[in-house]
Amino acid sequence: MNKQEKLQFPSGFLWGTATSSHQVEGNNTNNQWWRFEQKPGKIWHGDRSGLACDWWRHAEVDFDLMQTLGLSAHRLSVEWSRIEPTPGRFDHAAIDRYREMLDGLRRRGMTTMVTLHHFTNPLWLEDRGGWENPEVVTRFQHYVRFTVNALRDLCEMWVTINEPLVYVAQGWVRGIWPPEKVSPLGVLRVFRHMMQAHGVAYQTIHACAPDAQVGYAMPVRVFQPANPQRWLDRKAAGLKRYLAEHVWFMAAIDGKIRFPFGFDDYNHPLRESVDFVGINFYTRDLVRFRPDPRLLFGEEHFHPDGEFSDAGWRGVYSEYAPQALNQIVREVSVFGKPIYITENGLPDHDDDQRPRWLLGHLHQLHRSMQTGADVRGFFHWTFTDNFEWSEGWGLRFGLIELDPQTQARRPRRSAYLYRDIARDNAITAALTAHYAPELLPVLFPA
Ligand code: IFM
Repeated sequence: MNKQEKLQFPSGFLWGTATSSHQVEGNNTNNQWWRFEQKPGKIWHGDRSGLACDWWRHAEVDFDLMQTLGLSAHRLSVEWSRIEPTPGRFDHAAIDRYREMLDGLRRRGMTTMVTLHHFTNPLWLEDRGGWENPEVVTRFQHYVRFTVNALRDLCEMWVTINEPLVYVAQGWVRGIWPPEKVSPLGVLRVFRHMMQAHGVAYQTIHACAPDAQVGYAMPVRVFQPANPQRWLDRKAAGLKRYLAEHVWFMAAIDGKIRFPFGFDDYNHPLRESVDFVGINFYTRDLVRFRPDPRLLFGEEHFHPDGEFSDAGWRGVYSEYAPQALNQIVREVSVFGKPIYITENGLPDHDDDQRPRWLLGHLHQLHRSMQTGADVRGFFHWTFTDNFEWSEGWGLRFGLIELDPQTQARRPRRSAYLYRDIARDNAITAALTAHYAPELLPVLFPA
């Protein structure tokens, strides 16, 4: 093996991390997730977001650490319930704090990406029917206009909505996140309103900031039939891919919101409404047919011989399948848009898997780029351990370990690996030998 070999990334490639407001800011008392957390039995171990990572007061502690590690970008979300705490009343103090945070990132040499909706809604919106109520589209537009006008000099890249599919699936298919419904009609309503809101937000952002780059972050899983010989498994996996990926991606390209039985809905603002595609990738799924519409006729499970992250046994996370990232990136490339990996990571409390998983995924990403995929950046989920929704503090995704009680931080070994990759803009054989020698033959075959 030639120790000089390296997997070089293009100049200007962004090496960042990603967070969301509710998961890091602390004391986000005015949204539906805070209210949900107070109900007994909803969050694993009865955890609450509480002070989270205390970013509302002290995000700069982590920004300093990012700078020390030499990261070149950060993706954060702004909290609608802080910016518009009651309908039509915008809070300038909240916007000032976001300005301070974005400015702080830029002064530390980082490119900023801002997400406008990441699962949380103001209570006033939720109590009027939230994303089921058609008025949400106009409400979202007002909030987006105010926010983008106020922050446009500090951010060029905007994600309108994070993981709309996850939001719908958890809230209206599985019914385990607020508003805890199992409602096929609700699914269709929310799907429609989220796509419309994305289209309107795209136009609004461009009207406020013509040079902005706008996209949305899609949770992409690679659904494969559990038994490829079984017709029903193949159909169930195909249906999931169609519903989970195709209808969402295509809507933002051709403006058609695809409903069952051909009841399609054309929406002009939605046409050509992405400047980049954001991919959140964590795992692949095997799909076994089940005659249960709540499961969309397919039960998802992991490969019996797969390697799993923490809590793989809970069916939550994740199977090590980095080649699926390569596959997805190549498939998404057909849309001809730049791609950002807006999230990728794993829960791994003791950090015994993360270095290898990180290298394995970046290797596959590099391979996809070698075949022509236009990938511009990678945002690791996440920087500091944070509040992981229904899993509370039980899952630790951070490069930096956090004790939520004391707010003490300790960089994990992976943080130094990521620092070295960002510094070299490359994965070297020496780095691989140091952090995950077992991957040397895979990344640098003789
Ligand atoms: O923490 C979440 C994030 O909010 C959305 N994408 C997946 C992450 C890990 O589960």
